Amino acid sequence: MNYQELSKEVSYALRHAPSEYGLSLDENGWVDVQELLKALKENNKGASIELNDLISMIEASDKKRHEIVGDKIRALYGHTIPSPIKKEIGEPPEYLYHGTARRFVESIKEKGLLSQERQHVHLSVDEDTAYEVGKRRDEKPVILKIKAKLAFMNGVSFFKGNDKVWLSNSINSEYIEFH
Ligand code: HQG
Repeated sequence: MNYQELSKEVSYALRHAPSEYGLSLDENGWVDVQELLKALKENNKGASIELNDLISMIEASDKKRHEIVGDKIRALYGHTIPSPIKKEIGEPPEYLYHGTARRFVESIKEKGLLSQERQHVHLSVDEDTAYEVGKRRDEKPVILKIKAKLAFMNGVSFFKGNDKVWLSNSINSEYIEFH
């Protein structure tokens, strides 16, 4: 079993296109594991994918993208579906980081960090993680330092994604250090 391919498909189903799989997420993003397994099987010409494969997929992943609790599974971040996933508001650390491409910096200075296609802005707990995020878009990514606690105190909502990823609403450039 190629867990990386499976993880991509599960992310696609749980972040972006549940209806293509005949699934609907509840307000917190959960679906029934058995329903997901059935949908994956149908989409993979009957290939047998079991609960253990999903567990191994999560364990083998470089990032904690999904979680299984009881008989349900959900994506922890990254959603683009139109109906908002409810997340629990959390108080962020003093600073968070955002890795981005050099070509986006001027626009971020002007408009702040926007969630773009996704439901939230994605932030990293450390510079190394932010660097890897930015590397997806630029060989020399720019790391922005976000005054997260201050933004939170001033009313910006933050939500925990996993141990490395925080989510937030738009962040005005007054809370961003660009050097
Ligand atoms: C940029 C991956 C211009 C922003 C990663 C980013 C992450 C602006 C892009 C997760 C802007 C959106 C999310 C503005 C923001 N003007 N550009 N005003 N505001 N941007 O993919 O943070 O592997 O939606 O800098 O590791 O790159 O999929 O967000 O470059 O955790 O699990 O607009 O996705 O995780 O891109 O990545 P994205 P992201 P997975």
